Amino acid sequence: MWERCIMHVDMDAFFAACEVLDDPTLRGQPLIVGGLSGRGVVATCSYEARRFGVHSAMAMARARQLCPHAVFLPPRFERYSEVSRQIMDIFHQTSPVVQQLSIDEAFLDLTGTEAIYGSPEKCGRLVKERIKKEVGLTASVGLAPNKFLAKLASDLEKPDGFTVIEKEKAAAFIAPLPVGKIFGIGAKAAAALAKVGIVRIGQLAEADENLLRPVFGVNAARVKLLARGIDERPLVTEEEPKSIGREMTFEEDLIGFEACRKKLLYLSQQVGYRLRRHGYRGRTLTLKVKYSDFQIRSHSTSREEPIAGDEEIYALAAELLRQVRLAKGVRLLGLTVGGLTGEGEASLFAEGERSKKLNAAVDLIKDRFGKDSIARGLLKRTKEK
Ligand code: TTP
Ligand code: MG
Repeated sequence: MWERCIMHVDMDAFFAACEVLDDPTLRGQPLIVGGLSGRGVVATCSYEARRFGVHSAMAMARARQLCPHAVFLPPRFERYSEVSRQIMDIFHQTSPVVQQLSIDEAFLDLTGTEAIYGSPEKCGRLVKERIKKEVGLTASVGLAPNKFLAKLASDLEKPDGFTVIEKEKAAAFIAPLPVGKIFGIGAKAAAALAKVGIVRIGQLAEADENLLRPVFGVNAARVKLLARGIDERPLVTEEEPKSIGREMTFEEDLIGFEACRKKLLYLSQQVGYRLRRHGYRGRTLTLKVKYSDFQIRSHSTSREEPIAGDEEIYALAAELLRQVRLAKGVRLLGLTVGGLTGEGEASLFAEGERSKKLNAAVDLIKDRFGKDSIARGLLKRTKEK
């Protein structure tokens, strides 16, 4: 009997798996999805390609060296969002408490659902089967008493994994794992911990908090609790976007007002489309400029009347551009509409009620994985049209 049970589901090699779904001749081949241009990066790759050392966020040029015979494809975000919605629908039909974390993963609170499913294990199996049968893809499932352990569990036996971590066994189970398995402990923190002799989660659980404070600051106590398998965070179910934006990194730096203005026209249309599709309007427009020397400047302007039209957005964007110094080359431009209102209008659009909950899956990837790679992928795709 579970006092509290959280399930984490994460799709296997998601973008690559969607491509195989639509073209079964790709099955079993090394497949790399990402920006194919000069500055492109790998979004993801099939497990066949991972054997050659290819992984997400790697420079595409490097991936080509490691696995030259792979199939290389540009991302098709609209399609992945569509598949994502099908999967999220299954989650929402399974539990009333779902926290979507990104385009291909979510937490489901299964506490107290035994009466419906018999046990969380049965429920987990059922969700995997439904995704396989109804969507045609494999997912990895983690079941545990909290979010931290559930996410860790789903990752342990990928692909097509199913891992249960019981509360009583949790601390012993995670003790031998490297500290990097704790979400938020990156290479830098791991290196700092290694310096004081802490390499495994078990050592972290036992460590003197004073030793951890230089690395984690005020979070030291919380990290220690995580290392003991304790995490009380509730699921966060309502994720309203605070802003909707889009940015593009250019293969060649833009020189001068006119070149930038043209790109802003395109960005205005992209942002406007997304605002309208999700039933939002916004009062603030922010223009972000990254120069060739990687310096970043942002300029904002606000209107009393919220806007969502391409032309309105573009007019404000051009106004902001005039305030920008363009002596240096421009590497990236971004437009973001904030101060959003008008969720009620969502029902006017095809996605209806759901759009509020699901948001744009693409927004979620951008939020989580950095905007550059996705902007690049889209830029590439737009060019190929
Ligand atoms: P992940 O779930 O991290 O990766 P994955 O589903 O491809 O593979 P795994 O089996 O290990 O879960 O991310 C989901 C999707 O998000 C991924 O298919 C592509 C995209 N993504 C990026 O675009 N850039 C990134 O750096 C990462 C990590 C993911
Ligand atoms: Mg995944």
